[in-house]
Amino acid sequence: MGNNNLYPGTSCDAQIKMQENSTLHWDDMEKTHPCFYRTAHLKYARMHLAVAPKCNMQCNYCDRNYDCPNESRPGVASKCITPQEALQNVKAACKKIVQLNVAGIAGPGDPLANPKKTFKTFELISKEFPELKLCFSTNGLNLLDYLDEIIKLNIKYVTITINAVDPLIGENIYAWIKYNGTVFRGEEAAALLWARQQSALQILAGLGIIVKINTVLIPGVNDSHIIEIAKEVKKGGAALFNLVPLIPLPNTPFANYPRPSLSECNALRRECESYIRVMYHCRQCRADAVGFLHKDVP
Ligand code: CLF
Ligand code: SF4
Repeated sequence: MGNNNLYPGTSCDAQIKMQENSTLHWDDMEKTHPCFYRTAHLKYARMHLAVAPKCNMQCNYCDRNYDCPNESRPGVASKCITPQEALQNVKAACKKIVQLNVAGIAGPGDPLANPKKTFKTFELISKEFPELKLCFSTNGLNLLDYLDEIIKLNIKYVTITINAVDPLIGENIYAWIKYNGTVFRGEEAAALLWARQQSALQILAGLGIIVKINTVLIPGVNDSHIIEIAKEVKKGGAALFNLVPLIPLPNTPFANYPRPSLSECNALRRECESYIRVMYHCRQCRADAVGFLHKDVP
């Protein structure tokens, strides 16, 4: 695309779409998404489809082997389902919950480490329920590889978890990442991850996709780095910043770290508000959660 190629490496489809969307107004779209707009979570429901078991990296706070049906946290699902089962579950949920307006994929692993299942699920749902908003949450490592699928399926909501924008901090959070068949560790892994997250964020925002950033607050590791993350992601085009407290899990390197209190989180959230719109109502939900954010629908 010669000099018009604003984002080298981006497909033609993506570039054309970015230009079309340059005048899109996010605020109007967000008001009915329960996570992206605070008052919407009392009126509208979301459904998570646990079709993505694998992950392409290892965060030091994550353990997906341990499941308890009473436990509500990311990475937990009673069982993983197929795209066809996901469609059946959406059909059943739509009958039960008239306020359901979002179908999301949030694990239990990473949706883009399971791209066939993720995009097949979205394809089946968008054919049968075109009115549902499609949404997914990813570590962002593989986002650049799936821009065309995201555009084709008209996915308008993406969450990227970004826990550090400085590789010297990130190296303490990620044990390893696997990209293109190669395993990276330490500072190199954290630098590669942030580089890919940053590019993906800029491109998605340019496409008119609403990007939320989730950041896990890890005391003593990234707590003094949160404002820098908020500033950087705002610069990249993020619409919303969601700071969530670490859930220290047994058998993880952060098992003995303290869980930040609500007041600690809120103090930092308020500081971040000087730079970016901040989410206060996240429930750190399960990968198979169904219903309102404040109330599951069994
Ligand atoms: Fe799910 Fe996430 Fe979409 Fe919401 S959750 S994929 S943006 S539909 Fe929402 Fe749950 Fe918090 Fe996530 S309350 S953990 S922010
Ligand atoms: Fe777990 Fe998500 Fe980290 Fe993967 S990216 S290790 S699923 S928290």
